[in-house]
Amino acid sequence: MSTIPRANFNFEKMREELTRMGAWRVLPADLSALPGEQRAGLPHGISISVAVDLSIVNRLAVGVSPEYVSEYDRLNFLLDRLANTAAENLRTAGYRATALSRDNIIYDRIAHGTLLPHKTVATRAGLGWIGKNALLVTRERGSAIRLTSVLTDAPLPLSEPINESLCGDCDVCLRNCPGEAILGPNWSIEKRREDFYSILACRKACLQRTWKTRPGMSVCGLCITVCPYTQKAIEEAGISYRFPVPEFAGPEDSDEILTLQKICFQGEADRADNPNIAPMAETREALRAEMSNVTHPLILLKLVEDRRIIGSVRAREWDGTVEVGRLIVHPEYRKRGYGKKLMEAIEACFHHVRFELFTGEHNTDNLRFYRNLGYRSYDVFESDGVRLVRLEKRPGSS
Ligand code: B12
Ligand code: SF4
Ligand code: SF4
Repeated sequence: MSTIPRANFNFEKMREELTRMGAWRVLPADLSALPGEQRAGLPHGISISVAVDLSIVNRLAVGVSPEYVSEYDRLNFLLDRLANTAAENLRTAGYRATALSRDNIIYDRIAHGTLLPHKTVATRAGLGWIGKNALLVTRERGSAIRLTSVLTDAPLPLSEPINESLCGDCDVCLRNCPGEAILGPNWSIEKRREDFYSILACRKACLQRTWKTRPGMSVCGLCITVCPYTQKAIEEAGISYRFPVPEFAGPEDSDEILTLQKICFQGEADRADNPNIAPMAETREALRAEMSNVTHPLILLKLVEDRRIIGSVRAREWDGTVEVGRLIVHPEYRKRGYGKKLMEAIEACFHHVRFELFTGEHNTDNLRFYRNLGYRSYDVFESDGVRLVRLEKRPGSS
């Protein structure tokens, strides 16, 4: 059997080729400290990552879309192509190389894992750290990347590995995970996955979140979207409709919205010295009846964060005028632009109409807020012993 003479391997040239093919980062890794059987006896690895479209990641906030599923399939094929090309290059140069493409990986269904996870190669390559969400987190894109790896004995310009989490005190993914699968502790190389993340709880939530899009597939990724590192990348990409995203509320949300409403209107009730002002006295039945009114249906939006409704607004159209009301944001979530986000969302539900709303005359913050959104006051009236200002916004004004 003839052996190919080993050429000096030009890693940079290969990196350029893989980048042209669609790789985001191609980084060499020292795997020599890992047990030999995990790395097929080869000392080095190459971590190859691809970027997931940030606008698609952004929309994971409201569920797994068919778009995400096709992006996921597209990137899996691309990753296999990249890993196979890299391995082929290395073998052509006379080195041993194994692409950890999908058909080369043995998945252990009892341990729920592979012999050498791509994330291990990625931390060895210094690409990022394992977040509380059990995913590889990078400074530049959070977890909005997918990974593959190649094993080799080629001499490579090795990178500095990352051995500790950089999540610090952040717990955004933990608070928002629909499966409560994220347990809290920070990762380090001594930690086992189950010390900080429950795979079975995550898998169940993944199955539930993908059920309507592709039954049987387990995808969720909300912990990717909400991570501040991903959010920063989404913001830098100029994507404006970001997490938390206003969604339509249904009858099943009425109790939670009414509870939030009571918290938010308590101050107004105290001021009016009347615990039964309209927002405090509204019942579930009344709210549901308004939602199901077919002649003038109520449009009710909600904002969900930390697995609970933290904001809401409603509107209804009467002959070209839309009455907007009950804009509420939980006190702990104020000063984050959520009120503006809800107002923009409710206004986007209507076209070429005049908007009308009212607020307390004493409430200078609210008045300033609505004026900044283009509303002008035109009337003052009294209700439940409180003086209120009526404001309007005409089509075309901003
Ligand atoms: C099994 C699996 C799952 C399981 C379990 C997830 C898990 N975290 O183990 C289920 C089905 C639940 C799942 C769900 C998802 N997955 Co998945 N999944 C895998 C798969 C096929 C194997 C992972 C594995 O072997 N795990 C074994 C355990 C023990 O290791 P691990 O937790 O994955 O990683 C540990 C080691 O890397 C260790 N480690 C890291 N560095 C070092 C260094 C040293 C020296 C040591 C000792 C240890 C060490 O720390 C990690 C945490 O303990 C990989 C693909 C692959 N071949 O790697 C994709 C993969 C992890 N999944 C991925 C994704 C994106 C998802 C989902 C978002 C769904 C989706 N596909 O859109 C969710 C997210 C769930 C989550 N929060 O983790 C991506 C992750 C990309 C990223 N940025 O990290 C991967 C890499 C697929 C890919 N090709 O990109 N997945
Ligand atoms: S993928 Fe979904 S269920 Fe799993 S840890 Fe992330 S947010 Fe939680
Ligand atoms: S959301 Fe926070 S805790 Fe979770 S992975 Fe991102 S940085 Fe880490």
